[in-house]
Amino acid sequence: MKIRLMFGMVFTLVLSSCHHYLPQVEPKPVYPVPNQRQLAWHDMEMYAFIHFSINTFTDKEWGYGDERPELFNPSEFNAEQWAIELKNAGMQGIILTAKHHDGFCLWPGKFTEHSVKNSPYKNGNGDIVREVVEACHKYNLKVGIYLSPWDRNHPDYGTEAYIQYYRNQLKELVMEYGPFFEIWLDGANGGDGWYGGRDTTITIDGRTYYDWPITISLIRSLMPNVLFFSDAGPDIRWVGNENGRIGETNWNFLSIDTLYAGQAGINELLYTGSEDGKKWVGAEADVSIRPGWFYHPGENSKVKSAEELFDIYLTSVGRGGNLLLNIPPDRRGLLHEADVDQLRAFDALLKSRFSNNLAKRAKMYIPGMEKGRIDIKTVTDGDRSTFWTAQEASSVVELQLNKKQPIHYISLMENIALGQRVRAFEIEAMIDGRWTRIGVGTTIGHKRILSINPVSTDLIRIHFMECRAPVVLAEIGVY
Ligand code: FUL
Repeated sequence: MKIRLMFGMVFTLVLSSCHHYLPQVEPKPVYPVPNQRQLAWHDMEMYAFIHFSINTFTDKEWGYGDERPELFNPSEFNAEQWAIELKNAGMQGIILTAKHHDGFCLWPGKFTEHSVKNSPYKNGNGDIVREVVEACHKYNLKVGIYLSPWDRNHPDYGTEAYIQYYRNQLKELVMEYGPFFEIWLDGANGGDGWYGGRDTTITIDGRTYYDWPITISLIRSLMPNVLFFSDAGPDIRWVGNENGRIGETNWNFLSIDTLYAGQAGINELLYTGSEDGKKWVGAEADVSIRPGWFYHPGENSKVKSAEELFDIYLTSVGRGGNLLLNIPPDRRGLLHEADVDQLRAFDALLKSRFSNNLAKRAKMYIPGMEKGRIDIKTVTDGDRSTFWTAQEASSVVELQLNKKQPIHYISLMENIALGQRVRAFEIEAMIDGRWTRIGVGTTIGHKRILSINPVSTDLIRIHFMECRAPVVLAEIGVY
């Protein structure tokens, strides 16, 4: 029996062992919890990274900063092609490299000449950022921006004047092209470069040089809903690698005031987060569909296959973080056929493997309780605000499926609005009259997907063995 109250909470009435109905009380949050912007971000799960710039035309990964803007000349640029393909592949947004380390800008801003305005593209009247933003709006994708802090073109890099320039650029982007859901602050900083002809090596102190708190509060005052990504957060963290893998144990917590982008020795911490961290900082796994971040004709045969992308999905979204998948457009300014083919196949794989949630037709109950006592809809309706919560820090639920059938994946979601709770869980299935362990996991968070060595069963038991507080289970998927 379920009572939906005016404010939308669901209280499931459960039968206690002594056969009385006990109202399940609304659990209290266990801190830290995500803010509303972070919650909306977790729900995105998957979005695209676009590395497109002067490097696309020079076949480089890191431009030195002395490239002539004349080199930037896409022949068939079409941001709508990007948006259509990415949307169809399930991407919820696009983060575009408005400026990479070489300093070339994809928008005709007023603070530099090193931009599309001095390129042959549309005779200097083009604006890639504008076209991408408009295509995103048209196809209902969120927009994010990458503005490289390291600038190998700018003569003032390394001085206070450059910080002013960087802030001006960010402000200009925000005012002219925002809102953005995310601003991506790259951790690669300082080194050799052209630097306006100085042709030298500049080292900066990553801890102090950019004075991020000032920049972040400046931008937030203009665009309150934006999330900042960096090694250090404050809103979203890097995962310490660029191959799409988040730790199997993934806490969404960090004590961020002790971190900064580029700090040595923090990759392991970023991989797992820390259970005793004081702030909510979700994990975002960035990875490219090709070996490089930018398009290189020589890599057309090295595009990751749909199966590889699916594995990456399992080690990123399937471990409670978000996947930022880079698909670099080619010299025409289009997503290349080789990438598009794999994107479409990846989408088809996701749909075929996760379309039929067997839990929807299952009966859920606590062992000893009448089968079907817990309303299965509360954990299969795709709505986080309806959930099942246990009474104790260790608890067990069972799912009686409507018939014996093969199982390949089990997906669990906590209602992270109330905090991340589960430390360890185990899944068993009844096989030939015996409970057999088919999966184990540590954290769950937004989502945890376990690949199961295929088994045939009609009865599944989930044991939440260790939790910071009783589990608040938002969704169960059995596929
Ligand atoms: C790195 C950069 O150096 C790469 O070129 C790329 O942009 C990647 C996403 O981040 O730090």
